Amino acid sequence: MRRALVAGNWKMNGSRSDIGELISSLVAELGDGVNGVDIVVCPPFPYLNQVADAAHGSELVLGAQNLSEYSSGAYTGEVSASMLQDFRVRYVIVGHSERRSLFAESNQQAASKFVAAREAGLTPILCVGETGEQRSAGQALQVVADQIDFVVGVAGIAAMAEAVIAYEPVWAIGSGESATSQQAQEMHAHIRGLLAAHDEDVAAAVQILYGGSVSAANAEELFACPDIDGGLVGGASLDAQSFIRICKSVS
Ligand code: G2H
Repeated sequence: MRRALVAGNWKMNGSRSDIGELISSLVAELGDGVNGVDIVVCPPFPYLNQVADAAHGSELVLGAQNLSEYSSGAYTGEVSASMLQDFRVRYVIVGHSERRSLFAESNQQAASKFVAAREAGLTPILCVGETGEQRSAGQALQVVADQIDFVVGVAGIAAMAEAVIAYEPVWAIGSGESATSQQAQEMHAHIRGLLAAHDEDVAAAVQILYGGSVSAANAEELFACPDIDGGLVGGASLDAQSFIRICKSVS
């Protein structure tokens, strides 16, 4: 049986004091853990150490929002996987649609970052998802298949067993309108089927999260779907009470 996972992606939000308040509320309410649920928080880079210290000794796990595909050297502004490891990071988001669309990250870069994360012992959370135009054109299943296949081709199917996949339809991100549970379940089953064509055990084991306007109001219905193993939560993760309710929505 797969464990559930709920990850908060705080994106480029907060200040030292906001983040201090947020993490202390989360530690107070979720620090002893929620049965059967892995809970991850992904602050902006400058606050990783602050959050790591505040969450130390609790069940909350630290994630990062991005990493460099390179291991070290003259890459101004970049942060390597081993640096994240050094700050007690265990998960890292790879290929988020905001990275792909706003910073022109390619499937190749997402795959290289996925490999770099694994080499440093981090668990990548690989984001995939189609745009609204692609969905309207009937291309959603193929777009997501291409994104998954690219990473499987570079990293190998076995690597997927030690990774997390997040299906995030681009049209649902930050819009306040999530995919319906039927739309999400259809895509999650499709992703699991793609992996099963390579290796059924890997497909059965991998955690597949839904992301895109997850809220305290829709989490329970989404997480009840058989192939949805939790969520990657953006906006709603900045509000402690919403995020706590979302984490407790896993049945
Ligand atoms: C999708 C999600 C978090 P939001 O980007 O990764 O954000 O929940 O705000 O749609």
